[in-house]
Amino acid sequence: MAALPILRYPDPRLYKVAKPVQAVDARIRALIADMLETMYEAEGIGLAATQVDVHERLIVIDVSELRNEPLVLINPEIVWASEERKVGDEGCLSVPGVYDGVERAAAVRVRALDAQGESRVIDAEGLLAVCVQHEMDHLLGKVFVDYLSPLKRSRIRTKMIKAQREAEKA
Ligand code: QAP
Ligand code: CO
Repeated sequence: MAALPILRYPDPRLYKVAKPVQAVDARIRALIADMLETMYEAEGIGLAATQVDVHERLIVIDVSELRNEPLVLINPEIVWASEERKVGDEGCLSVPGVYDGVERAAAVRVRALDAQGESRVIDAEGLLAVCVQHEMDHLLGKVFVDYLSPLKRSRIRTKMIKAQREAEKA
């Protein structure tokens, strides 16, 4: 297993649309292991394949307190979303240091394949519901800052480019 480099906003590769996983084979299982390692090492609660420059419909999530309940969603589809919507603060491993409110469905039902390639249905509410929607957005080439005002987005873009330049100098 190996932690993978995470693309940083505004990297244009974050805007690519992911294709369905064709088969849950050894290559995908190795990618899952690497993505889980990447997420845990970065202390994140969710990571989409897009963020590690793999443009296939695969996400990993762990919103548990003890960080020992990995959830793997392959080819996820939202089959139901509550009419009720909630605004919650979000962050993103691709936009470190930035947190802001985003409105999303309060609860969702998702159908996906698990790491064994079995079809599963997951009912999510609270933080898990937010995280699933956030990560599924990545697969569509959408980053949470795209929901913010153009002014906020422009400030974030400038901040990220500056941080990137500082990191390259170091
Ligand atoms: C998406 O985000 C999410 O800025 C997952 O310095 C976030 O794991 C869904 C992270 C919040 C719902 C609510 C962010 C780590 C992790 C940072 C993450 C940072 C270090 C973000
Ligand atoms: Co994210």
